[in-house]
Amino acid sequence: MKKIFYIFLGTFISQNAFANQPVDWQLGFQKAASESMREIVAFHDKLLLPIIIAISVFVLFLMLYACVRFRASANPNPSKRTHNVTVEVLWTLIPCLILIVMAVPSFKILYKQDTIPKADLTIKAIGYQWYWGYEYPDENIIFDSYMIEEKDLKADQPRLLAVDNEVVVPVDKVVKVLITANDVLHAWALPSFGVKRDAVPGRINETWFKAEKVGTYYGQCSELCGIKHAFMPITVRVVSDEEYEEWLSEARVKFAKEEIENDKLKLASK
Ligand SMILES: [Cu+2]
Repeated sequence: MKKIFYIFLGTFISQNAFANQPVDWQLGFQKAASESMREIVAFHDKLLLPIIIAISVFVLFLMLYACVRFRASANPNPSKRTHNVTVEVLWTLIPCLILIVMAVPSFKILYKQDTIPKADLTIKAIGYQWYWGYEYPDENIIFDSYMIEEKDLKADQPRLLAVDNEVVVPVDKVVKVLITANDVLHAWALPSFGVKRDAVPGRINETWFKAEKVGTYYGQCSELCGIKHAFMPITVRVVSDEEYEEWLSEARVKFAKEEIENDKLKLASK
């Protein structure tokens, strides 16, 4: 009972307090931070949920009605009827109509996500067993992003979600994400942005997001990829334009692609 109470409590708290990461006893989605996710949440809350509740209540009512109305003591001679054309037509047509009502807005959202607007910047996410590597192809930046072990966490860093090198992107800009993998299937997923794409070795998938609020957003690999699947989180820090420029100038030095590759070559030749 106590557990159920916490689940309900968690639902309400999660709506207000933490925007960007899962919370204890959370039910439902994380708070949306992009238009795409807002549409997904609205689709779920305003259309799917009412339909689910209506169907559940209707079926429950039918079951209770049948139990009471047709119980053996009240109905000693059961009906021998095997067909009823009207009922059969209705229970085929009504679910079809419900599916069409759901499909139209669902496809609209899906196709909107699929069309990538003109991108302000491109990042590439590469899944490895078991961490994410990132590239900013236009900036010559390349780095790896590992989960921070529990013992090394700082006070504001969430367990199993914080990483050493975060992806940094500017707020209100279209970010195109190229997603691939180096070994097995992974999936790059960020709930608050409504983004989830498989990372497939030898193939590049694309998606995009436009973060509307400054903040740190957490996601996880969402394709079972092996023993440490649970330990390759995704952290995206959304910052103002100025902060992004600042980060870029530091990152160009810290994560310079040629230098890293030269170092690797030197190591290999030794
Ligand atoms: Cu993975």
